[in-house]
Amino acid sequence: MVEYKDRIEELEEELRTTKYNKKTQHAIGLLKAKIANLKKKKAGQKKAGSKQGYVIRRSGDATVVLVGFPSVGKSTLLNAITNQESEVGGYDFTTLDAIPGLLNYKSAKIQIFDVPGLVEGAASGTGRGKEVLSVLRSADLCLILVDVNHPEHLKIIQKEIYDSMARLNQSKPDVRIKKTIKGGIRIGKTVKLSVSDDTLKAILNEMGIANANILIRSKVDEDQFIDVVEGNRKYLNAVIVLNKIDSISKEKVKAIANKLGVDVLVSAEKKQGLDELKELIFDKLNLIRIYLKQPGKEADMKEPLIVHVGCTIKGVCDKLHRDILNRFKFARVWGKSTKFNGQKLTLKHELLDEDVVELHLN
Ligand SMILES: Nc1nc2c(ncn2[C@@H]2O[C@H](COP(=O)(O)OP(=O)(O)O)[C@@H](O)[C@H]2O)c(=O)[nH]1
Ligand SMILES: [Mg+2]
Repeated sequence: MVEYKDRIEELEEELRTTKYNKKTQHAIGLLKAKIANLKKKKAGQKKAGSKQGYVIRRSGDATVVLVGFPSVGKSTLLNAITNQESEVGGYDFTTLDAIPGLLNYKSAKIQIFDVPGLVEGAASGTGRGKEVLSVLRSADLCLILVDVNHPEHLKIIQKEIYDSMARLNQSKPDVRIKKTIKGGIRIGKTVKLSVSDDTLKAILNEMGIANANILIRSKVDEDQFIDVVEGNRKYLNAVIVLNKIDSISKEKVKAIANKLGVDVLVSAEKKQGLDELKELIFDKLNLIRIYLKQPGKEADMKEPLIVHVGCTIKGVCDKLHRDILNRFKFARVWGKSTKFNGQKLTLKHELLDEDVVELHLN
C-alpha cells in the first residue's frame, strides 16, 4: 500500500512556506493540484465499510444537519426548537442512528438531524471525511453549534468540513469542462480572474486533463477551480450558532461573537434567540410560501405550498401533479411578484414569498 500521507504532508508544508505572489502563483496552483490528486488517491485507498456512518433520510420540505463538539448543547437545542416525537414513528432503527426533530416554521416542515460525534475526530486529527460528507450531502443546510466557552472549536469544525470536501456558503461555480480528444486546453472566460490561464492549464494537466474546452463564467480561485475539476463537492449554506450565551457576561459574548463572525446568538437552555434562529434557518434554506387558489374561490391561506426561491409557475405545477402541466392554460397571481393584482401570467414567471396563485386548466 502506498503511503500518501507523508507526501501530502510534505507538499502541504511546502504550500505553507511559499509566499503567494504573482511569481509563485503558478507553482502554488500546481502544488494544490498535486495535493488534491494525492488526497483523492488516498481516499480511494481507504477500506470502505469499516465504520458505519449515519443514515439521513430526506423528508419534509428541507433537511438541516446540526454539527458541533460534544456537550455544546445540540440535544438541548433540538429539543427546544423541534417536536422530536412527531417524526420518530416511521423510521427503521436498525439502519438509522440519527433521529430528526421536526421544526414547523411558517408552514414549512424542516427536518433537523442531530448527529452526535460527527466532528469528534476533528480535535484529534482523525477526521471522518467520508462520513461528514455523506451526512452533509443529504442536507440543505448545516447548523454549526459553538459553545461560547469554547470559541476555538469553530475553526476546527470548519476545517473538518472543508477537508471532507463540502463547501459552506459557496455556490457551485459556473465552470464548464468539456473534455475533447485533441487540441489541447482552450479556455474561454466571461469574467476576469486573478489566476492566469497558464496556471489553469498546468492544474488541468496535473489532474490528468490534456485536452478540453473550458468555459468559466464565475470568479474562481485555484482552489475553487480544482474543486470543479475534481467534481464531487457538496455546496451548501451554513449558519453559525453561538450557544450558552447565558453562561458569561454580555460583553464577553459580544466580543466572541464578533471575533468568530457568528450568525445568531442563543441560549438553548434559557430559550433565548430561538425565534431569530428559526427565521434564519428558513431564510438560508431559500424557502418561500405559495398559496393556491381555485378560480371563483377564496385562497387557502392555511397551507401554503413550500418551494424554493426562484420557483416558477411551472415549478408549482410540477410539484402539484404531473398531469397539471399538460392541462395548463394560464395563471393569475396576486402578490409581490406581480405588477398588479390578479395578473395573468405564463409558466416562466418567477414567484415570490406569499404569492397567491390561481391555476386555470383545460
Ligand atoms: N448554560 C447553558 N447550558 C446549556 C445550554 N444548552 C445546553 N447546556 C448544557 O450543556 C450540557 C450539554 O448539553 P447537550 O444538549 O447534551 O449537548 P450535546 O452533547 O451537544 O447534545 C448540558 O448539561 C446542558 O444542560 C445553554 O444554552 N446554556
Ligand atoms: Mg447530544
